[in-house]
Amino acid sequence: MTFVVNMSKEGDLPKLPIKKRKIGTIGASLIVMGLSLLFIYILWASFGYIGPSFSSDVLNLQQSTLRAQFHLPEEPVITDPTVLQTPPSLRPFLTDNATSGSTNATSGSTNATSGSTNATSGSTNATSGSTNATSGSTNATDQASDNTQVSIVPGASTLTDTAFSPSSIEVTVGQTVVWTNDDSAFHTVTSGTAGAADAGKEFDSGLKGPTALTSKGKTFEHTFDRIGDYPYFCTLHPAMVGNVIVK
Ligand SMILES: [Cu+2]
Repeated sequence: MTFVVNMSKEGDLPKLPIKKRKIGTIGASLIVMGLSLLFIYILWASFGYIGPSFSSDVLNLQQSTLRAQFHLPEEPVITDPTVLQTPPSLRPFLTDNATSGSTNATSGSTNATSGSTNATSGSTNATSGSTNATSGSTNATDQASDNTQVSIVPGASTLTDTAFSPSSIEVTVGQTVVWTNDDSAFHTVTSGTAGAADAGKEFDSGLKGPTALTSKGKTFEHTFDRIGDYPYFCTLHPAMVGNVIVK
């Protein structure tokens, strides 16, 4: 018996002592997983729970940094829980007019707060006020007969020739076309075609200033004084195209 044990000790252990034995793939994986879990536990023990407020703060910071970088106006941070819990596409139908009222206020028209007083007619301020009232009122189009309304439809960023509704319109010389941003994203109404040298020469809602269609409810209008065919697009989403035919 002792002979056999001695043989095995001499044959095995000196060559492969336990300390120098290879760990193997599975062993290495287990060690890596263990270390990862330990690292996560240390993070958790140090910082605790990092909740939604942290990620939304980071998102808001990224948004404002990018907007500053591209010289875009600041977007108001939505804090109203009712608005937050409503999908963006359904927000225009919220019965609470608080949000549309506030966007009206920033659009620079003196009648901006009169989203409900659509009865006042004739003044151009009244028409922009009524189109800003995106709360489902149907009298946006019949405000003033000289104005033609074009809507930037919800989700327009992903659309092409259906981003503007109607996509192609016919007006007569002297008529004014009013574009309303019914989408939650920032868009422009820019004459010409994307990349063309004369893009924006005829009309352009722009990236800043009072006419910029930065958010839902903003309007931009242009009066067409000459006969012609006026294609236009969105500089932020060049696939978005529309057309105005002036006769
Ligand atoms: Cu756009």
